Amino acid sequence: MGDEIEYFLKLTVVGDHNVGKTALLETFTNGGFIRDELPKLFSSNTVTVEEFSIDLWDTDPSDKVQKLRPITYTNTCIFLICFSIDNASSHESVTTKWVPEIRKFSSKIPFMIVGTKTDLRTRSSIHPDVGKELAEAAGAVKYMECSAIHNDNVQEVFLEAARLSDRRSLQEKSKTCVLL
Ligand SMILES: Nc1nc2c(ncn2[C@@H]2O[C@H](COP(=O)(O)OP(=O)(O)O)[C@@H](O)[C@H]2O)c(=O)[nH]1
Ligand SMILES: [Mg+2]
Repeated sequence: MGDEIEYFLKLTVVGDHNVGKTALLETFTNGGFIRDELPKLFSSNTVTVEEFSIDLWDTDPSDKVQKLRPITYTNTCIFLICFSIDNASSHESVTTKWVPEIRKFSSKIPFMIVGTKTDLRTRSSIHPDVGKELAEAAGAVKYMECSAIHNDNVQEVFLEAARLSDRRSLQEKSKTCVLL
């Protein structure tokens, strides 16, 4: 609170349907989410936290928008690739779909892998070590876990993402504005 904005960044969240992307963004933005009444299309919002002003971009994972989706990736400074720790297929999609899609868009933009819905953890869930191994193998800058429903580790995920992003300083931002 009361911190001056020093950096600007666009953060884009991808991952399969129902992994909790919208809930994660809503919880970070508003402190909670309305269950099952969440927007399903692309949407964006700006949140200030510590020295960062973060443009948050939600995405639609549907195959029908596969060709259009990368348009919304423009100017992304970091991606969050989400999977739900109780859903093995969403975990598999990280390597089969999401890493290839964002790497096709850009070979340089950093991405973090986020295991969601930790409140649903049982013995058969994806173990944190498996998430970490996946992140290392895929070239992610970090693996983190959170629960949107319990607002557990949500703020931490976004702060860490902001720190690890290719953020722009105030000076760079005003330069861009002059050029535009
Ligand atoms: N138990 C639990 N359920 C969650 C959590 N986050 C989201 N959900 C539920 O998972 C479903 C999909 O969430 P949503 O945010 O719409 O997923 P999206 O399709 O990835 O945007 C909804 O029924 C949410 O209520 C969480 O942290 N824990
Ligand atoms: Mg959604």
